[in-house]
Amino acid sequence: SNRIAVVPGSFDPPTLGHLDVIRRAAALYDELHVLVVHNPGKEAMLPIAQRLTLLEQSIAEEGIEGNVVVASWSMGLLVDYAEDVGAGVLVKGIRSQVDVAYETPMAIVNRHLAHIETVFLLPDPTHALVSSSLVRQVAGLGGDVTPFVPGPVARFLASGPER
Ligand code: COD
Repeated sequence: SNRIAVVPGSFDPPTLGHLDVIRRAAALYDELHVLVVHNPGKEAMLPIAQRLTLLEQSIAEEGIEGNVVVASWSMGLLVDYAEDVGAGVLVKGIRSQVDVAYETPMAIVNRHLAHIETVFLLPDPTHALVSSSLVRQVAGLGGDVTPFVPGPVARFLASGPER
């Protein structure tokens, strides 16, 4: 169905850019699945379970939890998850031409694989330069990431090395 959409990502950690895309997509679809996908090409900072918790807390803080489901997926194709939950659309945020170049082949493959369309949303320019990798770098060097991440993520990252 086109009334159900999936926003996939690594969300390592979730940023204000992610939350901006999630908020816009939640307003467009009846049911939105925010899916934490294991990306084998990237070395992870946070375990998947921690990313799920931080996404749930951040989405609740936005007050948009009513039609948003948070889940994870590591068992195969993204489109298999989409088909399982009856989603006809993947939503991706586009920050720059680099994102377009990265996302275009995946969108075409996913359409061939499962007739699933990919919808690209343009972010709020305020958050367009924020990325998880930037947040990982700043946090790793002991900097303040409060301007780039939702409150629950900032509090978690500031809580120290016991994480
Ligand atoms: N503003 C707007 N959008 C943003 C911002 C921002 N500041 N930051 C990130 N985004 C968008 C990204 O463009 C992306 O759409 C999404 O948010 C998630 O970003 P990340 O960095 O958390 O996640 P990625 O880029 O590592 O994506 C991981 C995926 C697993 C989603 C991706 O690799 C994918 O779709 N894989 C497909 C797996 C598969 O089925 N392969 C076979 C067929 S292709």
